[in-house]
Amino acid sequence: MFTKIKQIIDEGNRFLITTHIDPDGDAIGSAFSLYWALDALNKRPLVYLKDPIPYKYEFLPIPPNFTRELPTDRYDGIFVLDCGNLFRVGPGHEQLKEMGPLVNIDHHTTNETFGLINMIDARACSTAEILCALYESLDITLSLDMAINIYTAILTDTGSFRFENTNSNAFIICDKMVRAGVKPEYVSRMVYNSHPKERFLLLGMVLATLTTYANDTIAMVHVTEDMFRKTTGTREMSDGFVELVKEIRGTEVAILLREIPTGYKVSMRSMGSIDVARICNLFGGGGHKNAAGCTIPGSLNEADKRVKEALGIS
Ligand SMILES: [Mn+2]
Repeated sequence: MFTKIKQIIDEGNRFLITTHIDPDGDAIGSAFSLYWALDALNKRPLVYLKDPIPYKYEFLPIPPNFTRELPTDRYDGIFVLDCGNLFRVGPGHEQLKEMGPLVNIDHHTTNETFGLINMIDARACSTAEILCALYESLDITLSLDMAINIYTAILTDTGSFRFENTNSNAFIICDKMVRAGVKPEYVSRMVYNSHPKERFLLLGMVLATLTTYANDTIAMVHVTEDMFRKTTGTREMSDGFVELVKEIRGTEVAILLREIPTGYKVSMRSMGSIDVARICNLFGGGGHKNAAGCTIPGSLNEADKRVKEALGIS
């Protein structure tokens, strides 16, 4: 199953590992675990990430060979992980093809098979699951550095074993990782319950904007550039705010408007049969029935007005 990938690893020495912009736990955990796996084989891997590591993944063992500058060297293999298309790697992605054979490892159904070698398994819960099978076929001894990255990747990509992609392998692999020394309490605390103070200062300002409509079934908040400045909070610190607003009792649709240079980015979450992707589609956005997003150009007032019109409230 991994014959070609094994050959590239066996015959090569210098490898580049990369993943998508705005990296999630699977992207980072997969990339870092592959680093430690290749390191265990006495190879010379380098991890390239366009974006900074989100604060909630800073506890993961960061490989000593890590860069945020797009490399320009030649490599014996370039691993592109968890990316449905090469564009997801970010600016400069077209250069990667010139730098060595591309190995595309992913679990998205929509994968565009852009690699020289494509290892796509849409039944896998995460990219980390596919990598685990690769490590086994390469007979790599599992280290704690590998295990904590793999565990984090699967925990986050399955939404803590709640999403539909949660399969039996998710549990089998995580069981192995716990046996290898991973502490589930520690990982979940670091990922979900340990935030910088600035996040809470920002949350205070955002919750002060809460407005509800339609008998308190629609809840809307917004966050502006000015709030980020005042609290010195970063964009990622507003992640999860819309889910929090959805927890207000009686809420069926939760909306967060976040200021961006050209206007407002809208995140919507809904309960049950309410389709917010349909509403976001009206503004050229999309997503899933219960979680969708779009961008509305212009001022806060305009964004607010147009969202309310689309939802039939005023
Ligand atoms: Mn993934």
